[in-house]
This record gives sequence, structure tokens and C-alpha cells, in this order.
Amino acid sequence: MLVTTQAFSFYNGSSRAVTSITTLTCYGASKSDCVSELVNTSIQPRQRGTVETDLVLPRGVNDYVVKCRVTFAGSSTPVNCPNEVATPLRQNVLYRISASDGGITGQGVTEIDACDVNNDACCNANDFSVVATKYAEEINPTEQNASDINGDGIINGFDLVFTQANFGKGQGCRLNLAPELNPELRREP
Ligand SMILES: [Ca+2]
Ligand SMILES: [Ca+2]
Repeated sequence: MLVTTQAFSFYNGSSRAVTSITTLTCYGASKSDCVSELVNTSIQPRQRGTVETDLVLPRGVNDYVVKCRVTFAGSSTPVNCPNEVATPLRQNVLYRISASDGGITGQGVTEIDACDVNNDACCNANDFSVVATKYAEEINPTEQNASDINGDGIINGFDLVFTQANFGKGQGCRLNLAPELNPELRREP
């Protein structure tokens, strides 16, 4: 069994506390084998909180879909996260979401997509540079910034580590790409 992490950065702009976040990760040919993980939390109104869940997947499972649900104080009906995150290889998933009394906005992305700060489909030194130039910048709790990769409200070494850990990964990388991520290389003999 191998562990991946689902990390949530959550701004609670609603009038009720967030009491738990549940992730549901499904795999298999029809994505019908699922494991779920519930984490209790207490993110009060007008606060930002971060929550991490470890997700244990069977060995050999690399292709899966992550969904999540959020439960608010006083409600027994969880609210679905805005999107599902599909990944063809094992990696962490990061959610940067906000709640209001009208619902939940924001999105979850794979770690590789999150590291692609300049949005050119490749995580490399250019993304590292973008993050580095914003070093120590603080992000208002109600806002999100691509360079705050882990969504904790400050751009710093933790975000730089994310870009370094994913150098050369992404569908748009031409050079020094890990073979399992590059369809062109995979087709070569
Ligand atoms: Ca990039
Ligand atoms: Ca950060």
C-alpha cells in the first residue's frame, strides 16, 4: 500500500463552521473501486484552514479519480467539491477552495498541474522563477494565487519545493521529461 496526500486550503466565507472533509478516491477499469477518508476539522466562518488527508491506495493503482465533500456545522448533507480530479499516475492532489452560503467555488488540481504556475503545461525552471520572484508575498485569505501552490497564504520555500519536486513533468514538456509522463517517448522502441 502506498500513500498519497490530498491537501485542502479552504477559505470559509460562509456563516457556518466547516466540520469535516471527506475524500473519495476511485480506481479500476470503471473507477468503481473506491476508498474514502473523512477528516474532522473546525474551520470557523471568515477563517482559512488547511486540511490534509492521507490516501492509501493498493499497490499498482496509479490511475484514479478523487472527489471530495464538505460538511458544515448543523447540516447532515455534505456539499460536493466543485470538480473531480483525475490522474493517470500516482501524485498528490491539491484543493484550493472557498465556501460561501451560496456554495463552494475553486478547484482541485493534481500536484503537477499546480506546479505549472505559468500555465504552459510543463513544470520547470520557469515556474520556479515565477514563484521565487514572489517570495514572501502574502495572499489575502479570500484570494488565491497560482504561486501559492500549497494554498497556505504565503509564497515561500514550501511552494518552491513543489516546483523542484516536479521539474520536467507535464504533458507540454519537450525536454528532460520523465518517460512515464511523455507519450512521445513512450512510443519509442
Ligand atoms: Ca510551466
Ligand atoms: Ca504557500
